[in-house]
Amino acid sequence: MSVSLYHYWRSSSSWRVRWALIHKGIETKYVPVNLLEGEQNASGYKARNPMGFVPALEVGGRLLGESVAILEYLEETHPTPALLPRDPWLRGRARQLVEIVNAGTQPLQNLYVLRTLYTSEDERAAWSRKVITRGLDALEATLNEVRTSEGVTGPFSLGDELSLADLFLVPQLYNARRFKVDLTSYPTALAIETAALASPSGQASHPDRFRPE
Ligand SMILES: N[C@@H](CCC(=O)N[C@@H](CS)C(=O)NCC(=O)O)C(=O)O
Repeated sequence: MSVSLYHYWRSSSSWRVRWALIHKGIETKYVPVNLLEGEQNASGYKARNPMGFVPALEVGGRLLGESVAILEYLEETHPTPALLPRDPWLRGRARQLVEIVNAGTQPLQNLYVLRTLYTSEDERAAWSRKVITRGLDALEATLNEVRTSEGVTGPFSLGDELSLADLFLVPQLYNARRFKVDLTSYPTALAIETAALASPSGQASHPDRFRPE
């Protein structure tokens, strides 16, 4: 069945899904949607994702929006390599780390919100830094808690295997750098980022690989 991903090279939500598709070895056609030119709001694209967001996944002519829904679908249809830990508690932790980014951080700093709230780039950046810092504080505390109290060891968020937690953390750190967030308080998150970015799928899905010519 043919698989296409509607995405934008620099979108953190798109990167999460590109990463999973590549990690799971799913052959995919990547279709760019230029957010800066407003292509996400054109009626043709909104028929694909009514929220006017990337990413959207097309599978055999059917369309699915929302990165978490897409990633859960990919995990169920392509269970190996797994992106959720086997242990039920750690699966819960993975979903908690995912939602800190997906519900608690990124929606507050997406283009739609920034353009609605502020007209100046400086104000947009200051707001983004505030909400990203709040999210990263929670991520760092949770990553440290699972290490100190729950026996998690290994280079990635939840152990020796890459998981959805990493696929949300690393693109959020990429956003943080775009908005010049001070990252010195997040040594655990930064060490995980280094390990995750060194993985073949981390490299192959990176925004730089999808940057338009
Ligand atoms: N909850 C959505 C968020 C998607 C989202 O915010 N996408 C951003 C790019 S990272 C977007 O398309 N923004 C366009 C806009 O705000 O106009 C998901 O996880 O798929």
